[in-house]
Amino acid sequence: MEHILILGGDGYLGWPTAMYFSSRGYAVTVVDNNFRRNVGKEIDVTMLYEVPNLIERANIWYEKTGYEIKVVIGDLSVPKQMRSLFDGSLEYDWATNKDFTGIADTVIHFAEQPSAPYSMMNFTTSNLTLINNITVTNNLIYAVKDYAPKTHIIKLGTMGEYGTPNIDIEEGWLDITHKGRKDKFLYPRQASSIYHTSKIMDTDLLWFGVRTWDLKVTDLMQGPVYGIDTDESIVDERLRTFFNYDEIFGTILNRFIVQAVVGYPLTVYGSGGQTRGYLNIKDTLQCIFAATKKPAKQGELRIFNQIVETFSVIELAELTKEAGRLIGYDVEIKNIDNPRKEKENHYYNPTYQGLFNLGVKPNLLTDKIIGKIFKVALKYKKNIREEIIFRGVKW
Ligand code: USQ
Repeated sequence: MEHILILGGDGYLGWPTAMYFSSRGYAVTVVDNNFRRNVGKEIDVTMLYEVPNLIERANIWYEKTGYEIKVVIGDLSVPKQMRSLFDGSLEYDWATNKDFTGIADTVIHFAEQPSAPYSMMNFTTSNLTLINNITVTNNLIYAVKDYAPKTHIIKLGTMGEYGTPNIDIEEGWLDITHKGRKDKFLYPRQASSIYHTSKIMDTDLLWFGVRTWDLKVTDLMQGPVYGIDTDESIVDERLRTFFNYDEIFGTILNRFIVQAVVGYPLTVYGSGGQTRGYLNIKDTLQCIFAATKKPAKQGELRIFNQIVETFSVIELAELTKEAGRLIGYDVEIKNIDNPRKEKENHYYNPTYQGLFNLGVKPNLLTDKIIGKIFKVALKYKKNIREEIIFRGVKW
């Protein structure tokens, strides 16, 4: 039985990933410090519906499926806590997996502050983002080097590391010819928030660990994700992942759908020409699974662009408007002053073939998929707080 360790297992992507692997017979351990829940309270951001805590969710999962997900609550920016996951000091008392050795075959690293606006609220949130994200990544590469050098590290990176360059975006690497000589380098990075910049620094740390200690790493450059339900969460609604629609933690399409439900004009920032690569939460799971099944080699930093299609902001707004119309909603779109410093009209042509080559079959965005998210948002309409939809964190 392979062991998967998920760092940041309580988050929007961490928990669905845990269920996905667990339902496929993997021994899964999730680790989290409840950062998202605590910050949500601090900055008064509530989700569409309440989500039981990580231990409760693991218990519900076990009751419903008979599969066990082991929970560790801990802060991985504390070196000892990270190292305890790899050095054999942690007591794993599995009921269903007695022969477990303690060393993870794969560690999936989501344990980061994931919000660009949060990182730009003020210098305290900016420092927290940098310190958390970089320290956790550094603790991870040292722990793996010292105790588990054969463990495959899968790191969630972000397409935002590349920014919006005026040339095609490759999958992580770029061949350069300079004054007649050739070499291969990490694709140039130029992020547009401190959060995205912290992810660039993560990639640099991983690349250092690969060059210096022969670590085995996959970096997944992911675009904004949308969606709620996965095949595993439909077992019980209490297993649904976090769903944020606020400006800080909500990603664009999830936000637009909630806005449509309450008749709040869709908040298109600026002209809406900003183009990004998007994917359904179900495809995030498929991609991570594919990367696990076919790991990077020892001494390799393998990079995939984890997106399945591209849209501009205005295209997403139009799609939401149309999906709303089909179920009787008259959705208004409003261009508002862009609170972010970003290009609104730009070239965008990323390559994203690598994960398809590993067998990922994309779930493309349709009216039907938007309609399903709409339905969940409608069910919890009474919980939607309009005052947290837009607060104007500006940079
Ligand atoms: N946007 C709007 N209106 C809104 C919200 C966003 O026009 O109400 C625009 C933003 O200005 C941006 C685009 O939509 O141009 C995407 O914004 P987002 O908030 O959905 O995504 P972002 O801040 O880029 O961050 C999200 C996740 C982050 C992940 C990243 C992938 O929060 O964890 O790394 O997507 S990427 O964008 O490819 O870097």
